[in-house]
Amino acid sequence: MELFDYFRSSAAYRVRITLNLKSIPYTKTAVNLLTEDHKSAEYKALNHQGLVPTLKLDDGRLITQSTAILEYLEAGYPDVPLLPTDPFEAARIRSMCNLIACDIHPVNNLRVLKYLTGTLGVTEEDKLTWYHHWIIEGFDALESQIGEGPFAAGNAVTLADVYLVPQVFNALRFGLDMSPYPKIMRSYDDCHMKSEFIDAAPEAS
Ligand SMILES: N[C@@H](CCC(=O)N[C@@H](CS)C(=O)NCC(=O)O)C(=O)O
Repeated sequence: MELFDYFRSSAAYRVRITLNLKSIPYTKTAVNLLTEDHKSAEYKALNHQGLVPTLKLDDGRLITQSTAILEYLEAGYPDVPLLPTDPFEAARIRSMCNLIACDIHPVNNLRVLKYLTGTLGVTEEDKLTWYHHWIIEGFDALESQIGEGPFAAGNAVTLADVYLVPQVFNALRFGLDMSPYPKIMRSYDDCHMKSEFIDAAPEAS
């Protein structure tokens, strides 16, 4: 498989973690968001939205949208499951994933921040306030959904951790005070003891 990837993209980071957890071999092709490689006609032929990640399967078929990619990997590579079989438990984990993927990430990604500072003329300081606001709103709710651990949904690594770790990485990168979130940080730190997470991290990419 070939992952079209940007090291700091949290959506691509989710896919790197999952490929590692499921021991699926893959190569990475860098799509540099800072030099706007993702807006090139060549890349948009692969991903019509011009976003990372895109996963190219060994037979050449393409999957876009990280959640669709993760669902494909979960269904196709079930030996290392990232969702439990119990429907309620699976829904509980998906709630945490969606809190991040649907309610935090979309309002804080690069093109939204660029629209704020570029088109709308928002200051860098107000951009940071915006960024922190949406993470705080999401993390306040997420913190109360996490139990005693060690991982976000209990004893095993699940998709909740796959979504949580990149979002915490972003929060730290943008200087958010994480002291109100001891359970989120505990899950993040426990995941970072595992090689699959260490190898997927932006600093290793
Ligand atoms: N919902 C999409 C979001 C993808 C997305 O927003 N990717 C970001 C990087 S994390 C991106 O390509 N941003 C480019 C831009 O905003 O211009 C997914 O989960 O794959």
